[in-house]
Amino acid sequence: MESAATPVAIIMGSQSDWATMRHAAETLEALGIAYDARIVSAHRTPERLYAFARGARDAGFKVIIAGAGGAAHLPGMTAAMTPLPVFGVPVESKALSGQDSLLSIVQMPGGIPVGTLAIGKPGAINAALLAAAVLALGDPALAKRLDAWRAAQTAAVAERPSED
Ligand code: RP5
Repeated sequence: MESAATPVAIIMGSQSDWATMRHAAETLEALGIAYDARIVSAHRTPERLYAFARGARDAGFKVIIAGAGGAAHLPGMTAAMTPLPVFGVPVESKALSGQDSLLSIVQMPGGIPVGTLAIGKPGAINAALLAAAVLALGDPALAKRLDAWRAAQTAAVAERPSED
């Protein structure tokens, strides 16, 4: 989903990250938030990363969600080149189950923040919800949709477990 005023960029280091990052996209869609999903690799396409990150604010984005796995430098390098809020999603790697991704993203030096989420699908969903919360600060209609989303989530939790 993309429109003229697209507030959220979802970037990821590889096509293989989409299986995780699509959960961020689906959550944004459920909240009626437009996004632009792109493959931007810090290692394989560094010039693309530079162009994207340096131009992100002027392009109209408000929040960036960046997912990467392994030596996951994408969120941090993006944050180094844009003042926009960057939420990092550690993708679960095959070799180290995402521990490498998490540690690569989370321990940023003071001065260049990345809001680091959980490994994998929960992190992708929560990155989208944090992006929504940021955007909702200046968008009362979105704030209502986010409230409704959270209320629906609460209502969907049964009081007792079923046999199914
Ligand atoms: C990282 O390397 C990507 O973010 C991905 O999680 C990981 C593996 O990439 P592929 O080899 O599957 O393209 O840069």
